[in-house]
Amino acid sequence: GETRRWWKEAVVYQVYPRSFADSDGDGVGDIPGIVEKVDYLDELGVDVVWLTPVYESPQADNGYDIADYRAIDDQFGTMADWEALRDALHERDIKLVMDLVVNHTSDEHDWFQNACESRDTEYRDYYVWRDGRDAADADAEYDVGPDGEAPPNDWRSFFGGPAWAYHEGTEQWYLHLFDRKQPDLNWENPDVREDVFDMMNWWVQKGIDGFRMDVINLVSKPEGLPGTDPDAGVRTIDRVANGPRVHEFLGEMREAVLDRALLTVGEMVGNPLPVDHARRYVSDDEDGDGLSMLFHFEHVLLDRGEEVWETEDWNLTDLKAVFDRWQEAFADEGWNSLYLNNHDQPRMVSRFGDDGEFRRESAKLLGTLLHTLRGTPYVYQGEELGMTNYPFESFDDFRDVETLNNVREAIDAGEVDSFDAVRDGLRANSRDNARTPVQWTDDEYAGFSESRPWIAVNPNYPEVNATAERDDADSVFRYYQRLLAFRDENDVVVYGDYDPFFQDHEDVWAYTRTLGEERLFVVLNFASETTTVASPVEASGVTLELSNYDADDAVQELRDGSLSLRPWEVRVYRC
Ligand code: ISL
Repeated sequence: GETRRWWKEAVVYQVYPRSFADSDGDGVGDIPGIVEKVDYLDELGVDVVWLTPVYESPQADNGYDIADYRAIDDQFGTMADWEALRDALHERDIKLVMDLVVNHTSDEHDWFQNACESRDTEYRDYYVWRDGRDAADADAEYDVGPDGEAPPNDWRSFFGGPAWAYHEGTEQWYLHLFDRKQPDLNWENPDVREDVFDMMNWWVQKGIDGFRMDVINLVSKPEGLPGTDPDAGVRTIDRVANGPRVHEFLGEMREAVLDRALLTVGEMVGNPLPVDHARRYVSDDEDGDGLSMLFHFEHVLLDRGEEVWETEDWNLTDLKAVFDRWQEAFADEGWNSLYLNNHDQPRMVSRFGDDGEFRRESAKLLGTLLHTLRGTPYVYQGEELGMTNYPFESFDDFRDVETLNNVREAIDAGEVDSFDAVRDGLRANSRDNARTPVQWTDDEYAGFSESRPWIAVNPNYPEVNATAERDDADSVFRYYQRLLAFRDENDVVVYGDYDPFFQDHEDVWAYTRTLGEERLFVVLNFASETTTVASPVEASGVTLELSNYDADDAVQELRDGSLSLRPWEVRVYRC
């Protein structure tokens, strides 16, 4: 039978501290601000908080560039503040998961500072250094070094431009898959791995309950660092994701640090994520990596082009197909994580729902989906309020290094004429959509801070805010409370089998969850019109457990075998 684990039964709430709550009025969220909101999280009913990076950092990538893994950044508070947060959560039976960012450090980390001193210092080999190539061997496009020297290979940074930066002092190039202030660690060096595992154990000793592992499937680079192969469609990400030694490295980590009492979730970039790798990441077998679960990107790349401002249309059948495939992949072994947005993604209600007329209905529908599929749901801050994308007007509105670097790079290279040409795409895609301050009240700055926040507040805060949501029995917040409680009370939601219907239907998603004698039937209308479908399930004893509409006729409709679903209506039946 199914192995029971606390983290399968849990709901995780992601806090992005910079944008959550500002206690000291400097416009940037902080740890004491989170402590003030712990009762709010408890009221919502969450089981786990995943805290994105609060470590000492120059904040080139909002903390994903760590200068000291064992210290808290002044902007966010002190280690004592962090300990107070840990205790406040634990007192309410809420667990704490920390972000583990070990594909790279900040260039201001002591290791990198030492590595830059000369080619043979103690920590030189903690990073990936190479000589440049002759300009003649490289595309003109990459010809950016001194004396026309080209970078070691043609890899591109996720944030635009080459993935290599030239270091004048030692006349070599270092690898940075992200910003040039985020040099990649050299995991081939066993000392790097030992130091990372020691650091992880240090945090486990401090009483944390798990790790969210940033781009963990990038740590093993391919031997010889081969360039891309555009003719064969091999991009940088295809070269560097799920590298040759990744399972060996994670196996060592499992041995040195991990056990099944921790919630571990690996962020696995690249698309598609091969299922054989996925299974191995979460497998309990001897050669498995023993992670609890992973984040893949297949559903959040459906509507994305190659560049950060490029969009594609998505449709429900493709979205369902992705989820169906992953429900199936982990049906017997392994476990899914369930998310529709996070700090790197636009707001789910703007993207997969309708953030206009049916904002509330569609926010509730999407929430129901996340909380009734098989896996562990991740709620991103503000999702429970139905927060939406931000109406970006000018380039100055953006703060995100991914957005800024990629666009500047493309404009410099002449690939894009001006900001205007990419504005609509950035509005849809930019990570900053998720990073505007949480809207607590209808006061100035949405009650997030006493002073102007580091990034603008969404202008819809007078209407969309936590105070209004808590005062309204029909709100997204109140509905999320019911969803979380429903999951707590019903094992079938956690452990039941998933069986989909209508896989080709363009507007309706429907499935059952079955555990022994218990069965739930979930049906969701992804359309702003009424959609009628014949019921795919036989039902006599029926109750309606959850819905985002007053659904007096719902039970009779299921008995009669014909369902008339209003715009963005969702129903969860027990039958
Ligand atoms: O997928 C993305 C959204 O467009 C990428 O921007 C994102 O950089 C990638 O998914 C990796 O994300 C993680 O590592 C980055 C950091 O900037 C992200 O915030 C983090 O979640 C580098 O540490």
